[in-house]
Amino acid sequence: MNIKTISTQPFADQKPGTSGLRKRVPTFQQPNYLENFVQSIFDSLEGYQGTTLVLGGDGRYYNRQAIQIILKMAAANRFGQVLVGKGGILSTPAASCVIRKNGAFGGIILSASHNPGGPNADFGIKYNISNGGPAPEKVTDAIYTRTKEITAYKIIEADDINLDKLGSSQLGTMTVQVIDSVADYAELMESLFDFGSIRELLTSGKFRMCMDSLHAVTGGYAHEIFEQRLGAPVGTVQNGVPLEDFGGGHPDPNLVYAHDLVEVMYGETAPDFGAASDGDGDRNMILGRKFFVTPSDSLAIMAANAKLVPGYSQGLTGIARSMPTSQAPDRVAEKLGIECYETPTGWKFFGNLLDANKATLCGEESFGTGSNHVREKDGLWAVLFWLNILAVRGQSVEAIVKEHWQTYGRNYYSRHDYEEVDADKANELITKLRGDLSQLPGRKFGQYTVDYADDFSYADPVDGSISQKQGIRIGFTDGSRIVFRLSGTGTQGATLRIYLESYEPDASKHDLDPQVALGELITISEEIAQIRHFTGREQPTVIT
Ligand code: VG1
Ligand code: CO
Repeated sequence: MNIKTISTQPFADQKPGTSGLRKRVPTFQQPNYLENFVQSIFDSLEGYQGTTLVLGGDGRYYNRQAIQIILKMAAANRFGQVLVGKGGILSTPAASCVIRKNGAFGGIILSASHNPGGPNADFGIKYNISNGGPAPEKVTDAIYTRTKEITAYKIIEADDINLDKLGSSQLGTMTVQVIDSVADYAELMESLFDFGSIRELLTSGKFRMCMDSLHAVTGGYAHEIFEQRLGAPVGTVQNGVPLEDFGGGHPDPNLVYAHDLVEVMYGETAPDFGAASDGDGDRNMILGRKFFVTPSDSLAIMAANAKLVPGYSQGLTGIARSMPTSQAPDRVAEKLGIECYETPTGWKFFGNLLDANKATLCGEESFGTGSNHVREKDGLWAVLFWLNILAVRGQSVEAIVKEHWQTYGRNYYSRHDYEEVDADKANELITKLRGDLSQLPGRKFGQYTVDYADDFSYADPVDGSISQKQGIRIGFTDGSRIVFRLSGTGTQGATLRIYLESYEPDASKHDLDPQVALGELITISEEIAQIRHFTGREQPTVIT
């Protein structure tokens, strides 16, 4: 085997963000850029020689080239075997599933998730550990440290592997197995949900669903699961052919970017149920007929109904939600007599809780829900969970959500994003806010009085690791909150996220537009943070 050691120099900008390293494609195409990061991953691991690595991505532009490079580097670094998804495709949850099923050492997932793809759009890479989940901060910190010191990487000289043919071949002493991208994942789904009842629902003629894969990775998975295994009519899956540029769209399942689905679900002949997933298949949006379910409510409702779903019929050990996610799940946890953990943004913080069996369901306001079945959030899993609930309860999505609010009260919720703002200005805003925090408690803004104001810090209850500066929280005496944080997944400038939440116990007031219900808090957020002044923007780029 012809191993070459190539000299290189560090790049200063390879710090992983909320979910891996994300940059524009031309950045990744610079000589040695991808190679440096991959070698830095390998260099910060111990004892992987001879073991199995899982490799796949969401199919975006540059996926195939990157896979060939990583395969040759894995061989040069003496991995024993790489399991790679056919065509280089593995959704993020499927990669997690394959890592766990095969007892792999870890996995490399190529994705920039919901960010657009194409020659001038985004690419990304992240490392997952043997539990199938995103590397925790101590690992990503070690990788980053290594990227600043790296002087050489190893790669073998060999022909490209045919990624489109299932089966095994050799790269030097390493075996490459091209595996079916869908099979293991679909089998796991069948083990968790009542496919019989869901099939009955979908073939009854009385219930219609629409699944929008946004031309991203779940196309193949959704066709197989909904149309093949569950018998839904052909055409149930729309935008189901994965494209390298996602058809030019943002593969982000929200009311703004999943416009085709929104048109269908708010049309006169709308189906009963609609769903969408993101670039790499870990996010989901759930819609009823002319009805949107906020991701925070979705987590709460799944938790409240978990016993109806075979894989969760034994009940939940706990729930975990990211800090900016609404407190709707907390109310369910309280009623169930279980813990609700509050973690920083990013799925990597759920791994320990899931491994230690402290939480069964996890979720984030950013259209992410998942469970202990893998160690990533999982878009199609969430869709199946809802279908299972619908099949058992026989009610509409809207009726189920409204009944939930009647029982628990409604947590009005919205997120305002200011995208691609000047990074220095965004940091100034946060620094200024930080400085003001100590003066906020006790202050009155209209009908609201500040109860606490802090910069969220998290002590992991399993390994005791501390993560600081995870977002600024301003809590009011009635339980309402405003949270400010900067995104860790953008590739251009900074994205300021403002999360707004209020609680309404009175069922007669549950039908307001969230922007109206949260109107006063929106005004207060401007007063406290001077958003217009710092961003130079009159309004948010995206409201979800
Ligand atoms: C965003 C979301 C966060 C999510 C992360 C990765 O991060 O807010 O909840 O875990 O994306 O999701 P940030 O730092 O931009 O707010 V994905 O589907 O992009 O991997
Ligand atoms: Co994603």
